[in-house]
Amino acid sequence: ELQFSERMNCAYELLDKWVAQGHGDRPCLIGSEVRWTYVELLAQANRIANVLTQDLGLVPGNRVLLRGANSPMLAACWLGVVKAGGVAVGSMPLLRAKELTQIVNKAEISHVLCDERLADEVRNAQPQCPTLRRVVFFHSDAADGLEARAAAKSPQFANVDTAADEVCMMAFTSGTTGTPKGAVQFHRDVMAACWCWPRHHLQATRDDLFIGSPPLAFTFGLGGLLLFPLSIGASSVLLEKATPDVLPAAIEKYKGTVCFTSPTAYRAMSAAVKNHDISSLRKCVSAGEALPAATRKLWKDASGIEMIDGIGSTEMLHIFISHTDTDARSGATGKVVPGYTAAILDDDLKPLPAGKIGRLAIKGPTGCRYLGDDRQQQYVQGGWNLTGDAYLVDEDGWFVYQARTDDMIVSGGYNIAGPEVESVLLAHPAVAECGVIGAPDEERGQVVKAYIVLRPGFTGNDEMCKTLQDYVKQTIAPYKYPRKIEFRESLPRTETGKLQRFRLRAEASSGGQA
Ligand code: 3UK
Repeated sequence: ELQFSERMNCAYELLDKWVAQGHGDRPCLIGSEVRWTYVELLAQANRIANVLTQDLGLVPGNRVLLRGANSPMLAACWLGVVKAGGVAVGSMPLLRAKELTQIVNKAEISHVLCDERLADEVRNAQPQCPTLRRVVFFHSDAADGLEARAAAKSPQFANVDTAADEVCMMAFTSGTTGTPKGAVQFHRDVMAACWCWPRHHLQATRDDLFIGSPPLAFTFGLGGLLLFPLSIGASSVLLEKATPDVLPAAIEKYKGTVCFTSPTAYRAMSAAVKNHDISSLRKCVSAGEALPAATRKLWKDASGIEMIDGIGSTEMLHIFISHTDTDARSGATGKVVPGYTAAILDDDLKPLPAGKIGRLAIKGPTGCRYLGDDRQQQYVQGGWNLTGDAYLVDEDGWFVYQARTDDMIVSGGYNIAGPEVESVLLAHPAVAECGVIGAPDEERGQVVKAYIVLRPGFTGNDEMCKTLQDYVKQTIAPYKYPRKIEFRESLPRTETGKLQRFRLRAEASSGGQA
């Protein structure tokens, strides 16, 4: 049973508890330069909490912006802030001053803990950020840097006694359009996320070593590479760079057992893994985007591992529909995670029968709470969280992804889900990556257009175009075939690995690269 006492600080449950239970000498976080046991991470997080409260004037409820590529130090900062009763607000390393200013002002950030190498954009943002009081840099040799300050403090800290339903973190969505939305989470939400999906679907143990690419500023990464391993007393590798070209070597070097990354990264890695001994791997989690059946198969053939796909969102904190590695159905995202309820609703929020495509709706122990944002009314309606995804559920409870609701293509009166066409194209040996959108068309309203990156050795000419069109026509209903194909060197993606279909749509509308 998922139960919390009224007062609870999630940092205790994730960290102090293990040391109190005699588990302190176990490995905890591994970075390119350090290996910390639970006792060592606790000491560092406590020192940082002391710096925040004693030197920097932090009081409970203050919002602290965290900025850095994944590393044990960034994780220690997250825990230090939460121990001190503050609110940890992640930020994607690539954000520029303009976006940082929006986040700092929206969240009324008072303190920033930032990797020294990312200082410039913070300094550029600072004049436009009236709430910002203190900025301290880590991974720094400076006398007033975080390491020097922390070393001067006690490794003991009495955690602030927070209520289970006090805010402990905020994550800004990787939303593709509009200003960033801040999703707020309580201490109990963090523990609920650690309890529901990991226990039922991941089933890792304290001997597992987690590894992967998503940034801690993205809740997929925060959960997968920090919260979940700590919640079971396991260990995690936090790498600054974990792109598909270096991840297989890192898995071999550290002997990672549980991997978190995006479908595109698994696809990109599947050719390279034969040059590495990745036999330590037991579980591979894919999220952030739909996992095409062809990618599942490619990775299974390359690694022998049946992937665990799962859909989660920043608003819901983590995964709510997922496979297990022993119960997977290719082409589906999985079944609802115990603790959550899922339904497919029509536009009037009435449940649709099995097999009908509608809006995915979720209820459960976590849910969307935007920080002062009118868009709350779009995400939460009638007590349901509407993720913005079109799905169907079959008779056996398997949820099958169609598209983002606003990505559905309407062509000549047909509704076509771009990702379905993408998954067919991805099964063709010539295709490395692809994105399918609706391009404006006088006659049909929209036509299906595919942007394709070919594998090395294949040429994007008329013949290839015809081959791929015929391939789609032979595999799914012919009206879904891409009437237009454009060959590209690469596709536009977010820092979280999502294909930016809106950019492709903008290009298709303006007739050139946006
Ligand atoms: C899409 C998927 C199909 C879907 C996330 C796991 O991606 C995460 O959060 P975001 O807020 O985006 C949420 C949206 O991304 N999506 C994510 N996973 C899948 N679509 N299959 C999937 N497996 O449109 C969803 O609404 O960036 C994922 C854990 C934590 C997360 N924050």
